[in-house]
Amino acid sequence: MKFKTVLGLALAAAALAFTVAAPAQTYKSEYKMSLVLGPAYPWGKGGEIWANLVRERTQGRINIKLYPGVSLIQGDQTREFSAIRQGVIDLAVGSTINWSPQVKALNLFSLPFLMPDYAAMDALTQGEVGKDIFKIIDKAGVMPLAWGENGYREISNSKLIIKKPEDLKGLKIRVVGSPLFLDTFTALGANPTQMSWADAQPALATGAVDGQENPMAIYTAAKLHTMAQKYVTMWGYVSDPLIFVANKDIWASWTPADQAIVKQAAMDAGKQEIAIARKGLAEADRPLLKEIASHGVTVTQLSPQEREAFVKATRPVYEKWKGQIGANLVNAAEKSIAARKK
Ligand code: X2X
Repeated sequence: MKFKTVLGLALAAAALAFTVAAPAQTYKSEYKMSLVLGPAYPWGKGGEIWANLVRERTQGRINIKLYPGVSLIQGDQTREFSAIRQGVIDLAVGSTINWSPQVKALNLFSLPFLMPDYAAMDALTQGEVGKDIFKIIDKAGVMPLAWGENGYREISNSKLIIKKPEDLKGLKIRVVGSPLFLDTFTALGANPTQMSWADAQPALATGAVDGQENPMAIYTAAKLHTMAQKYVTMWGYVSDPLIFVANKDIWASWTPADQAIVKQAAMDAGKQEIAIARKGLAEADRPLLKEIASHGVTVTQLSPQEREAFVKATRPVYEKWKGQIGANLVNAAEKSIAARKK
């Protein structure tokens, strides 16, 4: 045989041996992670920490790239859950609000005034209710891995100090495209208008809308005080958790050892992200609010009586949605919150 032929056979044999020895799993060179907000925000930071931990702990076998601005779905944040299920998105850190049009149970966290404090939120996400919700997400076709947090959504506007429901009358408030929010703000006498976060910022800047609701970490990082949002009221009416998830086919393509790494990394990143999201707000003197006030923003705290008026005005919305979410789940949540350690 000629040398060239021998070499050719040897190479073919080596290639065959390699094929046989290779694991059944085929890994992609890069996995796409969807996020609404990038690493300048606690949300995106959480995604970045997750991606970095996975890359380190798998020695680069699993390499994740961040796609903030929900750019894989052209910014249409309420389509994210379907896109994960369908495989347009491999991994995501997403808000329960954005996924609630597809997963009804996730509206739980948007029930007005369900969770009075961080301990109440933890009682849900870290307890039995959290486990039930993960089962529901799993059944809906997405692999749930860990909890994070966007945070308590406080209301801001360009017009006036909000202290009572009547103050909201006729105010044009941007809300996420999730029906429960329309009900809440309509019940308060406001004029809610649904739009994506990408569209919200120009709408605030030009005065097309008067106000919005989002966690103060987002208010600060997005510099909403430069978009005429001069009045903030700390009413703590809802708080949206974030959930770290994977597409199921992608998940199944990884070895059990790599699955364990990805899940543990999500839990570690989620824990860190929650601490970042609460920074400046969980401390007794809430230093973040002082920083916001230093930009000329009026930050209003409600007395328990003032807050109660908002609770009362939104109670019919709570009752209506309790039925839609599932009375059993809402009852279990109320019980967990009543039993929480403060
Ligand atoms: O759109 C919003 O308000 C945001 C960024 O908080 C969410 O994606 C839920």
